[in-house]
Amino acid sequence: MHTGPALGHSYNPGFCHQPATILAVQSPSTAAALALIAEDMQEVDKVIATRLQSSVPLVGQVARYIISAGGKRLRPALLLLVSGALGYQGAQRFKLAAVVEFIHTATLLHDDVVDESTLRRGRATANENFGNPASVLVGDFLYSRAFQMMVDTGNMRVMQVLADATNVIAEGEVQQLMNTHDASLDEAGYLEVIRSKTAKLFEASARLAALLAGSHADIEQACADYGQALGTAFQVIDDVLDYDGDAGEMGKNLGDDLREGKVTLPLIIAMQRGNPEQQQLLRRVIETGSTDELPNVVAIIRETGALDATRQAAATQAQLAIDAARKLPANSYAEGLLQLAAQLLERRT
Ligand code: GRG
Repeated sequence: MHTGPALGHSYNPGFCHQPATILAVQSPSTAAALALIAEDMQEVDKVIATRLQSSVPLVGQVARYIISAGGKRLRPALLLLVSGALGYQGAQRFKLAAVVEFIHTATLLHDDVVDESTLRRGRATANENFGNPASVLVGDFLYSRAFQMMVDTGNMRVMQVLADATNVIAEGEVQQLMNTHDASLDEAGYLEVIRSKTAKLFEASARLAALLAGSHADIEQACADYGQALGTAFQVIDDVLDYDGDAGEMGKNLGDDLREGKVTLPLIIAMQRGNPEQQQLLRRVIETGSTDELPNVVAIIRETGALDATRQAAATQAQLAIDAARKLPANSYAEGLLQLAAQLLERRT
């Protein structure tokens, strides 16, 4: 039985960027958990480097540009921690951890093109640097390389989970596109999108580890639940940071969501709680995507308590993740999963 964290404890601030390596956190407890998988992460980096090879130089150039740019490697870390918690030591975990990082990177390449983003992880996006065609096509390369690697495992369930996850991710993005500039979007519609576009890959990462470990169905489900709740909390905090973060620390522009017409939870809650005048302003900026009034929007979001309420929604998801992780065998890896869920709420990047 775990006695690990429940929310409300104080943890040090969140992830910081490290070049091409494991996510690093400042909380001693989380750092200790991540130290458990530090060597595994080096193996994953080796697989990534090997499987990025292509006879077409531009593929390696663009792929390395984004993959080595200091991402947190959160999805591989999740897969490795769950593998550890379930006692799976086989080499397939390195391959699948690389697969989920490749899929994640492919989605980032495509997403930055769709969103016309210019800044990610503190530097020019690949589309800004190499152009849209190179970004889309190298995204396709990474995505299809991931599928070659997963077929190598010869495990039909693994293939099913990844095929389903990538399909749901793409569907979530299309749904998000349909929801843009829609001032009537509610929390349920928002949650549906983020479960698909972000949480699904976290869910798949955790579930894959359970499959590799040959876990019983209820443990596999607990892992999937953990991944889904963790991924949902992660995206909700991401959406808070778009209004409340430090652009320098985050390495991307604030107010991007508003500019792109993305209606996220802080805006949804502010719309619900605002007075008629505030509602009218918010409706106008959502429908036009104008950021001229960003300071007023941020002021309304703060005044209505929407940021706190959004953080509370993330905390609810993090607690669900903790509840799910407590169903796993109690060991240092499972403890790491508990710490990760609690720590996530403090992330600044
Ligand atoms: C290629 C399968 C496929 C689908 C294309 C564009 C698209 C469909 C999906 C995009 C989904 C997406 C980008 C969701 C956002 C997820 C998110 C919050 C990413 C940021 O993750 P971090 O912070 O990134 O882990 P780092 O920089 O740490 O790697």
